[in-house]
Amino acid sequence: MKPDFNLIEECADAKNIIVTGHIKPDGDCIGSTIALTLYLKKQLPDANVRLVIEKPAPCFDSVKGIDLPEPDYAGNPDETDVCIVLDTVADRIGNAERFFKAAKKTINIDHHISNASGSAMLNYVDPKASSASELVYRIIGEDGLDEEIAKYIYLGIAHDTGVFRFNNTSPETLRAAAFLIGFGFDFSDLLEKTYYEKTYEQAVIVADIVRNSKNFCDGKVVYGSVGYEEFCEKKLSPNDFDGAINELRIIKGCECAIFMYPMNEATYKVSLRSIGTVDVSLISQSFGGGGHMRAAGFYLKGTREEILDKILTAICEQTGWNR
Ligand SMILES: [Mn+2]
Repeated sequence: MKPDFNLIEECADAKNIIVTGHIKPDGDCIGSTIALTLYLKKQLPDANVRLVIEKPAPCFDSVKGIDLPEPDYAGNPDETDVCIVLDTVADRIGNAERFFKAAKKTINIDHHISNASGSAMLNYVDPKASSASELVYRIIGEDGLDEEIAKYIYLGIAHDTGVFRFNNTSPETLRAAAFLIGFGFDFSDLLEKTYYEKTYEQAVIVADIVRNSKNFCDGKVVYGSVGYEEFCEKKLSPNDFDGAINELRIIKGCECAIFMYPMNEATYKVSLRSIGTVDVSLISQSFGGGGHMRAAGFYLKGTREEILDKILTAICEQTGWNR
């Protein structure tokens, strides 16, 4: 499915274009926004195209040839002609919201089923696409690519497909990946540094989360968490938990993994992963979050016990499982 509008035509008269994505940018958000920014700069040399996203996790800085922007929210929002939001609904873009709200034209490019109808004036949402980066690939087309753009699109697709192993990987995804690596960038190093590598401290934290995890529903649900006291004592940051949810999900018999860590004393960030028997997108939406059928997340106020109780109730209601 191609978009029903031509992105370059829609931006042709724009002086100021803002490209943005969700808070806590992940690989897909980083890859899709940087790739689209580079492409627009190339196609519209007279326009002022700016990428406005939060500072990505340190792992993305460690890759040779990856240039990450410093967060820059300066400028008069009223001068924004076009604001393009990638990989999210438009209300999860943090400080970039002031550009979105003031922009004369807004465009939303996303693959989240929880954002199926889009949240801008022009929308290109395909929940069947592996990633926002794959949508950017379709928009740009093979002729519009160069090595730099290809690298960022590849980064995004690889991250959102769990390096091509989740079931959102389609023949089209792999054909795109095949074409992209033809540009010759070091994809192996890119994945090693941004997807797999952990510091020793991060590896120990994830190991502790798995060691302290609990089973419910005959092992079909595995739950792990980090409490507020531990979070503060060890001076942890969200980046330290990268991959924790997947370590829980791959435990044999686990059909749905729950992971939570504190945003502050009263609120937790919850991640859910499923093998497909639980639609975690529905559960996430019932708590005000979003996501996909097999991967979703949301924020919830309460103690860990209270939040876990609510999630387990929702899972059991949906599946008929017993705790
Ligand atoms: Mn994504």
